Formats: sequence, structure tokens, C-alpha cells
Amino acid sequence: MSAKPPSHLKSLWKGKEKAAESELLDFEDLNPTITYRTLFAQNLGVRDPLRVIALCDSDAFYAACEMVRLDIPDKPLVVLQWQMLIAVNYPARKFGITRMMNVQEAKKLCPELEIIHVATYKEGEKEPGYWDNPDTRTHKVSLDLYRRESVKMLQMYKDGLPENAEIEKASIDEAFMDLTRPVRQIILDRYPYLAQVPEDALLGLDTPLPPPPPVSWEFGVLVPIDPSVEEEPEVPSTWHDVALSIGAECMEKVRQQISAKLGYTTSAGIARNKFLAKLCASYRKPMNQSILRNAAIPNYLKPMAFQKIRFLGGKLGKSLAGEYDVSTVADLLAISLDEMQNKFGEESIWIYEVLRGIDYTEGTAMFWLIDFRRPIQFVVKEKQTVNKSMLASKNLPQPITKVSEGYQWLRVLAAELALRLNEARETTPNLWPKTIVLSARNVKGMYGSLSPNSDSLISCSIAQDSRRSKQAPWPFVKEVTVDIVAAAADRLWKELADPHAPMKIIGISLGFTGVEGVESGLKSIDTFFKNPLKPTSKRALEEDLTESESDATTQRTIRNISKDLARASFVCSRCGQRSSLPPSATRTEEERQTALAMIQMEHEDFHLALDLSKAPDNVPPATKTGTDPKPKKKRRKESPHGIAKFFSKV
Ligand code: TTP
Ligand code: CA
Ligand code: CA
Repeated sequence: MSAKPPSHLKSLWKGKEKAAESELLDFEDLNPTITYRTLFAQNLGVRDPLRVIALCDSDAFYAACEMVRLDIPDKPLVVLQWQMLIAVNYPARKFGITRMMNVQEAKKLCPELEIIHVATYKEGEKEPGYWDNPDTRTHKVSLDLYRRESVKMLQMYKDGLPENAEIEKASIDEAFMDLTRPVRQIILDRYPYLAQVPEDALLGLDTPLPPPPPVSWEFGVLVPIDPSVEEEPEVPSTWHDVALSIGAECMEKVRQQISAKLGYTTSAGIARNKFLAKLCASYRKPMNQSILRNAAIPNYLKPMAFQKIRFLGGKLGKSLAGEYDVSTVADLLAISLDEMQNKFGEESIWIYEVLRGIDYTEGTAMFWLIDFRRPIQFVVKEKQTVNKSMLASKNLPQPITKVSEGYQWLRVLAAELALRLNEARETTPNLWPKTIVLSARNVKGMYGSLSPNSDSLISCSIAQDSRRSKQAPWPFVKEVTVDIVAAAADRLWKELADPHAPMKIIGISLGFTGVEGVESGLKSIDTFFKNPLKPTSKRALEEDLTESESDATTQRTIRNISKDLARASFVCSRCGQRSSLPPSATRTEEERQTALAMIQMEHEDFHLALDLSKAPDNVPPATKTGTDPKPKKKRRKESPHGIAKFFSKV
């Protein structure tokens, strides 16, 4: 009697057999019937059979930004962060240079290599710069240039694509475009005979569309339907192919505009959904766009090592590989939905679907955004709106062990934060953060170590790690200067850092939260407080009143305003200046009190900033601290379950 096969072999055998069985059933929705009803439907959303999505990604992005900044023509160039390469342009790739190589290795491969270290913030500088020999102990990496260029690109997508295209930023150098609506419009314009259901159509609106005209594929590279044969099999074109080709035309145009105006080359993928658009964007990089027709999906996906699919690359992928002894997408097709959901939870339906080229995600699914530097969460986010927080953080190679050692980093972080907010205000002038937050990570008894390629911490004892935060309301200030941000940060630092307790701070971050355009009820920050640092005179208040008011009304109003003035003002104990709120009939008492507290804080910050600029070592003199938020109750950390556990931080 033969021995039982080991369990992994058994599942392999089971898997392969099932794969063959189910082959015909998979990918069954690739050629859905398109009727007049579907063509005329206004909003079919993610299940629209004519859906066209593009993902556009910049080629060697950071390297390209540096080439444009320095006006360097096409020669081998790499961008360095400390000792590691983080971006390699395509001419340098020809020499075999890759990301994650160290700079010495790269130089050996190409002695004439142009090497640019990313800009860094240096203490005392308001703006990041390109310094000789930046040092992780004294400098902080700045990605501001790349962020700025990224914003410009996004704007060009918006300007260059038809108005009803939906554009969604997916990372610093890529964006998704939902071209479904404009493409449908173009189809109706180009093929006006589709605008009417033919009179003899038996099924009325439910009549399938007539066969499409031959499709021209001049814009882009086609992923082949069967890569094993040289000549394309005869597969009739579909209206979805027409839609894809029109999408490709739109993308070609906007990519050319970006290249001509900004100097960045890009690569795009065009397909029926986000997953496939992203996947095929790198099919022929650089400077190409690839089109994945529905008919080409099965042969494109099946031989793919499934762990190459981004969100299946990590712990989940390993677990799948271990469980079923499988390596390609085709192998995984054997696993039934029931089985997958039993093992990995209800939500794993999206893995099941994605393996079959189905992806109904509308907003930014988090798995696209898995960022090598951030904790991974398993959430499908709704469409991104305004970025509500801004954060500048630094992992410290040399821990802060004394309160006084913190100030240099606070200034560096303040410089970055001030710059970020001011840049954001260029496009949204009334942007105002509600809160400023300082957070520090303390490690007892050991040092953290830095990841060689990024600013991220790769080893520290989590058990001994503690994070403390302090926050305060952010005052209404028109000009957000480094000094003001640093002064607020210093104040929080003094609340947070305990000079009597052992201190080994290995990470520090300063952020704005609740960053929003001030709109409701407030026209602009400028008009809300005319000049919060200057007292508002009674005369000025009188001048605010309209001339048409009768004398009696005027008198009464002035009396009320004077009362308000007394209630809504404060006198600074340091300079004796009275600061007040301007009159406003609409503001409630509570709003007044909050607003006054803001002015007061801002005034104190103003003094702090002055003190700071005078103090020789940048250590602010002791002053009263601002609000002291109540200590938050400790929340028990829930351990993730189901599929989420594969996406949580170790
Ligand atoms: P990518 O789009 O992944 O790469 P790339 O634009 O450099 O090259 P490709 O042409 O292959 O798309 O990343 C965009 C930028 O993000 C990249 O230029 C540098 C930065 N980055 C890092 O800093 N570290 C990393 O590990 C990765 C992957 C990217
Ligand atoms: Ca890129
Ligand atoms: Ca990218």
C-alpha cells in the first residue's frame, strides 16, 4: 500500500486538476453583450461594460525631476538618498544599474554616472537644498521638488483630458483616469447611427449594438491575445475595443503635452479596470502606453507569478503559496470562492475576482497605495478629497537624550511643514490647519536602526517603544513662517519632553491636522481678522458701519460693539497691547471665545518667535504653555483578523 502523499503535494495535485476543469468557466464576462440601453445609461459605474481606465506612471520619476531641474540631457543619472539609489534613469539602467544598489557599485558600472543626492533640510535653512555630503545625523530628506512636479503633472492631466474624465492621484508619480464618460461621448459623436435604436430592432433598447467598425490601434502597444503565436488569432473586435482605442487616443495626447511642456516621459496602461490598467502600464516601459483588450486578459494573467501582483507579494502571497503550493495566477484559479473565503475571510472575494481580471474598485483601493515607507492598512478608501493632514517626520540616527537636543530637529521639521502649507495655500489660499501636533517615539534602553534606502526605521524593540504626542489649536495666521511653526513646536516639545525621565527619542514628527479651506461663514482668513496683532480701535469699528443706518441705530450698535470689544479682547502682559476681534453680528459667543483664544495664542507665538530669533542657541525662553489636552484613554490595540492580518505591521 502506498503512503499518503504529503499534504502540500496533495493540494498541488488537487489544484492542477481543478485548474484544468475550471479553465473554461474563468474569465467568462470578457465579452458582455452591449445594448443600446447600456450605451445610453448615464451612470453604470464600475460595472459599465464600456468602462475605460488608464493608469499613467512617470518614467524614473525622481531622476527625471532632477534632469529637468538641472537641464541635463539624456545621460545616465541616479538619485541618491544617503548611500542608496532610489531612482535610476533609463540610460543608467542600460549599464545594469538598479535601484537599491549602493553608489559605489553603480559607479563601477558606469564611471560617468551623474549622481544627485535628494534635497535635504538643514537646520537653520528655510528651504531644502542640495548640499555637499548631506548627513543623516544633521539633515532631513525633502521630497518637496517631486511633490511640486507631481502637482503640476496632475494639473496637466486635468487640463489635457476631456472635462468629464475623472482623475485620481494614486501616488507621487502616478494617477488613474476614468475615461468612461468622455469615451462614450466620443463614440456617440463618431458613430451617430448609434444614437437611435433602429426602428426594426425587435428588443428595443435591449437590442445589442451592431458589430463595431474595424478598430485602429495606432495609439499604443497591444498586449497580444495569444503570445505563443506570432500572428494574432482572428478575434472579432468589440465595442469595448473601440472604447479602449479612443481612451488610448486621449492618453497619447495628454502624455505628449506633458512631455513637451514639463519634460517628463510617462508610461500608461489602458484597460477595463484599475487593477489591469496598473498592471499593464509597465508592459513596455518607458515612453509607451499599453492596451489590454478583454480578449488578451486570460493569457496575460495566467502565466504571471501571482506574487508579482502587488498586494499578493507579501505575507498573504506567502501564505497562499504555502497553502496550495502554487506559483502562477492560473494555479490559483483552481481555488473556489468558498474555499478562499473560508481561509481568508469574506473580504477575500476581491482576490478571487482580481485573479480573473475583475476589479470593481472605484475609489483608491489601498492596495494600490501600498507604500514601501508606510504602514499597510487593508481598507478601500473612498475617493480622495482634500489632504487633511500634513506631516514632517524624521527618524533620528542619533537619539535625542536631552530636552535641549530636540530644538534643532523641531526647526528642521517646522521648515518643511511651513513650506508644505504655504505651497498648498498657493492653490487653496484659505487653507487653515486646525491643530498642530508633535509626536515623539521614545525607546528605552536601545537604539533604532535605519533602513538603508529610506528614512524608515527597520529595527527597534516595539515592546519597549512608546510614542507620546501633544497638540494645540493652530492660530489664524496669514503668514505661516518657519519661526511661528517652530515656536508652536517648541512649546509642545516642552510639554511633551520630561527632563527628569530617561529619554531616548528615535523618531519625531510634527504635523498639521484638519487642514481645510476655511469657507463656511468665513470669507477668508484675511477678512475674518483684519489684523489680529493690532488692536481694533473704536473709530475703526465705527467706520465699519454703513452710512444708511439711522443715528439711533448707530449709537446702539456702537454700544453693543463696545461691550463686545470689552468681552472679546485681551491685553498682553508682555507688551501691553490689546488685541480684539472685529465686530461681527453673525458670530456666536462660543465662536468668539475660540477665535479670541486663537488670537491670544498667535500673539504669544509672535513673542516666542521674536525670542527665538534673538536667542543665540535657538532655545526658547520659558513661557506659559498653551492648552494641555486631557490625556487620552489608552485604547487596546485590536489584533487584525481575516485577511487584514496579512496587511498589518509586524
Ligand atoms: P516608481 O514609479 O516605482 O519608479 P520610477 O518612477 O523611479 O521608475 P519607473 O520608470 O520604473 O516607474 O517610483 C516613483 C519614485 O518613487 C521613484 O522615482 C523614487 C521613489 N521611490 C523611492 O524613493 N523608493 C522606492 O523604493 C521606490 C519604489 C520608489
Ligand atoms: Ca514611475
Ligand atoms: Ca510609480
